[in-house]
Amino acid sequence: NNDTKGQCPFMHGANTKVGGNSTKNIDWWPNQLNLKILHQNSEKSNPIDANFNYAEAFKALDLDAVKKDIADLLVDSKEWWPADYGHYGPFMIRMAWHAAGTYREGDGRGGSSTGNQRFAPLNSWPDNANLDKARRLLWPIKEKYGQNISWADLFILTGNVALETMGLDTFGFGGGREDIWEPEEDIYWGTEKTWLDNGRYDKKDLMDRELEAPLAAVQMGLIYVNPEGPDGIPDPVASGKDIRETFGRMAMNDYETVALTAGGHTFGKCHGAASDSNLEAEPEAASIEQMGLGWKNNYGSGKGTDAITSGIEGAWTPTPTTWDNSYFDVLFGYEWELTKSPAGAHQWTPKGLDKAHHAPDAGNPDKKVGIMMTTADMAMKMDPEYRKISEHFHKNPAEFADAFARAWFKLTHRDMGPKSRYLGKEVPSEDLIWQDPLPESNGKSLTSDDVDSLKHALLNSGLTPQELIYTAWSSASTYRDSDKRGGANGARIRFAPQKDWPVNKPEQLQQVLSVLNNVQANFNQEQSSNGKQVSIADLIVLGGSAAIEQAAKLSGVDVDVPFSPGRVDASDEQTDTESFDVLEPVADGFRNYSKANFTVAAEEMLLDRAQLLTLTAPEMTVLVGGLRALGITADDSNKGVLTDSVGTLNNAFFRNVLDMNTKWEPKDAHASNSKTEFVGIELATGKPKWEASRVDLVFGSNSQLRAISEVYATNDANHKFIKDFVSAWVKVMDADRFDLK
Ligand code: HEB
Repeated sequence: NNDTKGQCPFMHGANTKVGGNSTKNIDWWPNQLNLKILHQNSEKSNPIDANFNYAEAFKALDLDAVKKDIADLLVDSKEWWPADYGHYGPFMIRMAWHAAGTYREGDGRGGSSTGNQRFAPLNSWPDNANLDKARRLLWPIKEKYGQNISWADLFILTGNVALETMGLDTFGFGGGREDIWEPEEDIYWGTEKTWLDNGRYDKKDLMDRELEAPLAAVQMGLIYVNPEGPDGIPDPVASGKDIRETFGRMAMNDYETVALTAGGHTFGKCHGAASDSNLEAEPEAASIEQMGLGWKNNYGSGKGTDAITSGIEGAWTPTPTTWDNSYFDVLFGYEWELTKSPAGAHQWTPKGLDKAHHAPDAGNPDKKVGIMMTTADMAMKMDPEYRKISEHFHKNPAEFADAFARAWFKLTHRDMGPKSRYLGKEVPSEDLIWQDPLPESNGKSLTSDDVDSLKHALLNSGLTPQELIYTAWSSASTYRDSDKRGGANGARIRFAPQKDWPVNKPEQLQQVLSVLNNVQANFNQEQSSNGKQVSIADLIVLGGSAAIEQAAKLSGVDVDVPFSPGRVDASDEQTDTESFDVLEPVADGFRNYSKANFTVAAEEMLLDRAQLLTLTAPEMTVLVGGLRALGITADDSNKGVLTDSVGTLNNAFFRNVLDMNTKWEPKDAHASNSKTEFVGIELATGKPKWEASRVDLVFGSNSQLRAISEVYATNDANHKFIKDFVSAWVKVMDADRFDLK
């Protein structure tokens, strides 16, 4: 018998574990560029039919019926994970809040819109402990309604139903979150190798230190702050500082932060019946018969009043399944002293708690127990700014309810993009400034003759092709798919802060805009009889596209750059100036721009931007090569313009970056990752011929990008190059045209 006893059978030739089996490229060369972030969620990982339309499916849903089923489920306690107080509402609110609360405005990543809580690392973050049960409890709803409601929408809808059934009037609900089917590769969650490490602040001083950007949680594995206090130190004022920083990075101000925290903790309880040494592994590491659940609890019954989640124990209010003002009543009604939970966690206990202010026992309505606050809750009273707001809410319950409802709506819809993307009958009609609202278009669309005559006007306006292309790129490339903000629609490039960003060449931009204003005025006047109008937003894009057609002609190729009119111009009042600061590209490899010398390599920042623009690796490559050939650079140098025919759309960049007749030398420092500028020396003459950045040379040095560059550099490739460039260009120009999708 040649059965291999416990040995690897011969056919075991594939790398079937992410880390195990053979050594990977990532082990040998951990600093290689991760092009995988551009290849996520292909049809190969997604089981849904390619022609499936989620918006249509959602519209077919009977939302009231789903909500009724959720409401019934919330009070149908299951033996395998009993509901505290017989109501899963608070538990579900925490799940929805943690789904949305990973959002950070810095790069727009995280948030509620993908259903990523189903996957690692989020499904196994310590802060998400036991939320695996909350999601699992919802399976019957998902099973019943199938693809008509995504998990991502179901999480948030369930949060809303929970709030409504416990007495809060919510502000509304918009569907439209489409699920992903594998963990995200692109989101940077920090470098720590252990959970809840204290490594992400630059200093130890709790009141004077900087949190690493763009992270919006103070420790690995948390949604926001450590409930016991910064670094586990129970200092409410210092906790207030942490909360302000992290909620600020989620785009919440003090008013919204107090409303959210106090409102959230009006419901439910903390779980810390015993030490977390009773817990087994988190879902991603749990043994197979746990069937995807984690944190198996060996204390007592392992559930209900024996549950262990945060390690803190107790309810905040006497009425944990009712919306009321009791959070502030008890917060201000008592002096609180620092104590420890049964699990040994810091928490705060009221002195001399009145009988009426005791909470019911989570498992037995006839039994009464004390209440508690976390250190983070104490910040709502001890931080001077939070205190003012808390006192105000305490005296104005109706305002508190409205503030909470609005902040909850923002929290759970912040990363969905413009309101036009929201689905369903519960979408609130009020426009909210954080939605970056756009005016309605007047419905009179431009004909192809109009477009042709506008193209003609733009090309004969005196503006150079570079000016037109540069401005179109500046306008459209702010788009980020992470939270679907930015982009060309609205033409917010006319306003601060965009108009003043150095990367947008402010002086040139003003010149371009004033010419476009004339083109617009002429057109609108000619058309005044039939009411047709062209927006500046459309003219910006059309100018770039017309100039590209012209540049392709210089290369002997007649190409049509598809143009979809219909963009509108936002007004100043529809623009929250400050909120656009986070969209500033501090580096844009497509324009060879870097605002400063960053520790992150320029090619990594190119990749980051390409990912936010939803570009594939070939699309990113062809865009860089084409923009260089067209002479589109931020500082008007010849950096990266590896062509003798600047302004002609051809594949010269690729031919030259791969050319072995050039030798490249760094111009600056010699430590390998601080080399940022290079000279290309012509071997035959020994003379400098080209200048380039890391973003240019990476297309020759990185083996995968070189392979793609080779495709565009061959003698037979010019047509393909132009065709691919045009379609990648149009993809960026139309990235925010949700009306076309
Ligand atoms: Fe919260 C819970 C913390 C915010 C809602 N919180 C909880 C807990 C803790 C916490 C620790 C407990 C868990 C267990 O189970 O154990 N939070 C916290 C913090 C913060 C918060 C630190 C910041 C400041 N929350 C929040 C918000 C919200 C919430 C914002 C909403 C809106 N929470 C909540 C709820 C709960 C909690 C509802 C309950 C759950 C149950 O009951 O299960």
